[in-house]
Amino acid sequence: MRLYIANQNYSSWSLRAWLIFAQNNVNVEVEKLTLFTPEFYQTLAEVTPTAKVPALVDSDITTWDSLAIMEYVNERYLDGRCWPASILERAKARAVVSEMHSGFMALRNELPMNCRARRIVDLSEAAGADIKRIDEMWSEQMSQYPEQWLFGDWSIADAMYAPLHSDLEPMASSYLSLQSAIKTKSSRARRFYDGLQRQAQRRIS
Ligand SMILES: N[C@@H](CCC(=O)N[C@@H](CS)C(=O)NCC(=O)O)C(=O)O
Repeated sequence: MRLYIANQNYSSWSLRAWLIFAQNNVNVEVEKLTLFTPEFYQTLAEVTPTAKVPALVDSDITTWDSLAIMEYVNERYLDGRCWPASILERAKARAVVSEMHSGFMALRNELPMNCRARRIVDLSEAAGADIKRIDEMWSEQMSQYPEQWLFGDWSIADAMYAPLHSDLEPMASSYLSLQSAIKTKSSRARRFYDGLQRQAQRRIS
């Protein structure tokens, strides 16, 4: 199985798809491409109709789009455990994931993924409203699952919101401080989250 991604510091969708493998110790060959180069488009032309990362090739099946990849890996290799077990919680987790996958456009435009950046950003009212909504969501989940992941056990929702950890470090501190208390089996994912915390220098003005 081969996962095509770009550098996870700059490509939030790559990061999300990669995390389900790293967090759950699912073996995959990772091919990391440099965004917007001729090689990027040449390689992807043979793999996916969208010419975007992430894309996954697993024997005769190709999947693209971060969420579709996570759904596939979760069903095929993880017995569905990356969604909550309860149907009600699963419905909520899917809603929370969909909010990120199809929304928060102002925030996404104004704070494009760059874990290595240290900068003060002037945010629009719309981006402020996005942050407020995310803070509310995280706070609600943390009051239900203190010191745990968004839905208790690690889920696709945690992958979906992972790129925001470094942007929103001053917010929703209970969820973010969780990262230092993570008991994950995957040292790769743990190193990654530790790195995100160390790099979380951006401040929202
Ligand atoms: N909705 C897609 C978004 C994929 C996407 O926009 N990927 C970006 C990198 S983060 C990309 O490949 N951009 C290359 C381009 O637009 O030419 C997903 O969830 O995977």
